[in-house]
Amino acid sequence: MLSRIDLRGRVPSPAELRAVLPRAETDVDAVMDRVRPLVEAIHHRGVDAALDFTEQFDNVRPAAIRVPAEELAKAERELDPAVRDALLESIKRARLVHAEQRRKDTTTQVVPGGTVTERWVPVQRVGLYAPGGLAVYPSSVVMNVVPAQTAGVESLVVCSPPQAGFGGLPHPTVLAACALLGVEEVWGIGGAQAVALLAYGGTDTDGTELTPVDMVTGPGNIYLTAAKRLLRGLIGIDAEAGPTEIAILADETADPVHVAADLISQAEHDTLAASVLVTTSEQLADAVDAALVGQVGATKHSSRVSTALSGKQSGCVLVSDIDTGLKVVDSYAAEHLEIQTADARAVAARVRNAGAVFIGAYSPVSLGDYCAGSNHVLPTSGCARHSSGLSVQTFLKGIHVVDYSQDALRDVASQVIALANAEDLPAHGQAVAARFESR
Ligand code: HSO
Ligand code: ZN
Repeated sequence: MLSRIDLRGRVPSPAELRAVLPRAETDVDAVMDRVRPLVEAIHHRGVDAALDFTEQFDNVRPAAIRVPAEELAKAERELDPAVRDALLESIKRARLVHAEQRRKDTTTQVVPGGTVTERWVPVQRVGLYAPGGLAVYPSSVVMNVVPAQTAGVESLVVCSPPQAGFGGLPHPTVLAACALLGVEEVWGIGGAQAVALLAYGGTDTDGTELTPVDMVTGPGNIYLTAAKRLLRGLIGIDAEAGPTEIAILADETADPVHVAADLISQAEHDTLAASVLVTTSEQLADAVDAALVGQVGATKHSSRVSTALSGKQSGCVLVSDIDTGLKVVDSYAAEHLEIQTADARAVAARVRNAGAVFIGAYSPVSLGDYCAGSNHVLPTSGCARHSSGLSVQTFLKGIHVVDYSQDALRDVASQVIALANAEDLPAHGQAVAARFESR
């Protein structure tokens, strides 16, 4: 079922690895020509334009953008008790982990009388996106809201696409998740329209102000990603999310039934999702293929899964040893990486590039998707080579605060003046010299 790439007997160069490894191709620039006029229209016509596009893409025209408070309360009241319980557990675990991420301000005494403090300040107002599409994502509400709240963000709005089947409101489980998290402001809007309205703000149909945000985070489809790319700068963004990915580094000790189940679990998201097995064991690769046949046939979203697994973005890479396997997974830099090998913890400690690493037989990615306490908004498309997943840090900005006394400035004045002159910016030097000249 998975196409095979046999790298046994050699150690491929980094360039070769990048060329040979399967990867989904998403061309965000290709949809830019469609997204640019949409963003422009919302910039100029605000909510009217946003509702026009909503009608066009979501087949529903909600009465207003902002979801009334009583709808949030109602969704929470009517939530299935088992789902309520699960969401509360997910929130509790995420809060535990994220609370530890908050950076402390640091003050460095550079010289006597001269200090630099790095002060971490939360972004003031953020827009958090929970996608709709093939599935509903209350868990993504948790993963966006928890780090923002923990960072101390003062004002946040959750956006999720309105559903024709639910009276033009976002999915009730998304609304219930917002209520459980204490989120009061929810907008029923999705896709590129959501990002544009968040960036520019507007006036709702009943005259309520929809205040623009400073930053937008959360995954979405290619149109939403294009809007993020277009508006970046006016607003801050997290990473540009591509289709989800799982890579599994496994040896002969892995259970093929578990490996197959985990590959399927992420393939379930999207026909473009990538499931990649990297293994030292041809026997395991064969057993996984065999297990996939039965499991894919039995799973609810069988056709989506089988398209994803047979797509060119998925595959099985055979390697001679774990060292080469590590080179492969580092080059791939998966959003999610499972290590199912002997001494998995030691192998995992050597991983350089991954959004999140899942160790051993009992830490599957779907645990991390919902209830590990870790965040599931993670870098895709190889971005784990240089970026991190969503965290408290995403919502904090560092400010350097400089505080020098007269003596401390005098001590370094000649060096500042020398550097200013070397850059042919003598007024810079003069700004220091002026403080020590007699008038
Ligand atoms: N695996 C997805 C997150 C998710 N899975 C949400 C289920 N619900 C991207 O990390
Ligand atoms: Zn998932």
